[in-house]
Amino acid sequence: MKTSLPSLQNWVEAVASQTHPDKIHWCDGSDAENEQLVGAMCGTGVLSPLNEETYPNCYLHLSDPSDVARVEHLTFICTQNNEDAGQNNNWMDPETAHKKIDALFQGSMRGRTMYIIPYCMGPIDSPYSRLGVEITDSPYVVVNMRMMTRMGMEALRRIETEGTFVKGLHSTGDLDPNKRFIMHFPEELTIKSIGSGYGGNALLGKKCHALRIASYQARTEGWLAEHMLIVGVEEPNGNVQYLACAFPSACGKTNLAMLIPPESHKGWKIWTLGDDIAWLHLDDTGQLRAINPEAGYFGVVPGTNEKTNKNAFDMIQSDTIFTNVATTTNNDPWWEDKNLGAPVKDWQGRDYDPSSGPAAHPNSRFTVSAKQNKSYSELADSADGVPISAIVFGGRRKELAPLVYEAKHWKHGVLVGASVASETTAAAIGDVGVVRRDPMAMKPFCGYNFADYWQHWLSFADKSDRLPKIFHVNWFRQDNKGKFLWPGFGENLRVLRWIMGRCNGSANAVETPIGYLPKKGEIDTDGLDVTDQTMQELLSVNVEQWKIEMDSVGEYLHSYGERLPEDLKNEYDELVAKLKIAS
Ligand code: TSX
Ligand code: MN
Repeated sequence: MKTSLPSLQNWVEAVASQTHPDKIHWCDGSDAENEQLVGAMCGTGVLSPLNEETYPNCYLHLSDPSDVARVEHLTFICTQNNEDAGQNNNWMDPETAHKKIDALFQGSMRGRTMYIIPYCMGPIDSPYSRLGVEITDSPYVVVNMRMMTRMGMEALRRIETEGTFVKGLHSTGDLDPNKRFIMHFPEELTIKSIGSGYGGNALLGKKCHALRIASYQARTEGWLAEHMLIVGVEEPNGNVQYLACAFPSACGKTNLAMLIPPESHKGWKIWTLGDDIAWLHLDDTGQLRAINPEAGYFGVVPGTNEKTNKNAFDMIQSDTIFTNVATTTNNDPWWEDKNLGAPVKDWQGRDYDPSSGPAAHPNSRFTVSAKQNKSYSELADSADGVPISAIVFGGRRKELAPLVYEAKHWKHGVLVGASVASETTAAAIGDVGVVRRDPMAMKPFCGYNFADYWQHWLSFADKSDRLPKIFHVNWFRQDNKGKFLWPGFGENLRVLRWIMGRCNGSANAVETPIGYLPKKGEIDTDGLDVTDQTMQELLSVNVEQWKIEMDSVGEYLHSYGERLPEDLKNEYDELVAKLKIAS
């Protein structure tokens, strides 16, 4: 008996009799336990130590080459009613799903140790936090979950007090892609994942719990679980405003979360609260507050260098697990655009051969504790979270979307979020440069019907009269030669400044059919190599292009049929009418 909570004890016993592990280990989250697991994995080759002088306490994990990313086509939302999952999800009826996946779990842990991982998503003492227990046969999952969540004894104590927790069952299985499933049962607060050892499929606290299950829970409880970074921006006078920003993949969320102010902005400071997930609650004054349910970063490695993200680059110099990167002769980790050293072994452990593709897998990852980030905000551990001034949506669009604009009001902002789209990059498999709809950057992560999700977002308009303002940004506009018009990276602070100015009433805007844009000269370009003409291009609305965009948005929204909220249709119709008048 390792817990006083019968529902947990019974579940553990039921899983053990199903999966037949050799041993059962209850994780306490201690340093000693971690060292023991890391040592054992180094013995079996699951981890290899990297150079102890240059990368102290860093390890390399190479996954199965067929198991390097999330698998959306094998990810299911299993609700009683098909419609509740929506066309944005794959659906299977719960009974069929349990039967199918339970058959795969039968005896799946034979010869292995079953680990029980109690974890807390969010600060251990926060009323906004939620509990979970992951059962897994992967020690790699245990050591990753230890960095990504508050894992161990303290979490178990709170689970025993509250009695409610998300059940996550994971087994690596035999990695056969035909026997791989990631199944969510939001009505049962249950996740079952088999056949993959990869992060998003196996670290169940992250996408499975903190987004898919939590978004479903949040709807019934009146809050929001979102795919957002949380960042504090401090002015030289010490005032800090907090922003929550949702971008599709390959837009540089982690880079924005850890932005370093440029030389021109002495006295400004960026505080990182989170780089991937935000849980947003209204407090009893109507202020929206955010916590980051995670405690670490599971970030894309390639492209990380001293120019793109110096904080991340420095952060992963020690106490980091690298998954699917290359290595140098020196046994340092290596990746594309590291701008240091050269690869000798690729991400599959083969001698590096440029003709067989990139040395590091494009989706290779670092796992690291958030506390190693130099811009880490102590408020990431605050039970009350931080007050959010602005919600910022974004996308990668070479044309159309201006550098920044502000929604006219909350419900218009929901339309802006629902219309988010981004161009695909070479970082993911499939076509490159194609515009994909990714509402609120939640396409792969919303645990229920998007139409109901938009209704839930809209409902906040009636719950508070001091909601954050909503914005949209685009760092990726190009000229007709393919040159980026905006320098991006640290210089994005200039755009954040305008957003903050709008929130405190000090910045000016002009009204356009799509929303408020910065008035000429309102974005400080001092010392930037950006001409007035370029700024004008970045901050203009091409009505004809927007009409075509809105046709596509309309087609997309209406594909949700009957459940599409009336208020969203009204916002859409109003915007289309404004574009018509403007042309
Ligand atoms: O992360 C990015 N951000 C946000 C930074 C806080 N990236 C990288 C995207 C891949 C994950 C960007 N790339 C950004 C950006 O703002 N902007 C661009 C496009 C760009 C690339 C290079 C330059 C300018 C813009 N300039 C030179 O190479 C000199
Ligand atoms: Mn993400």
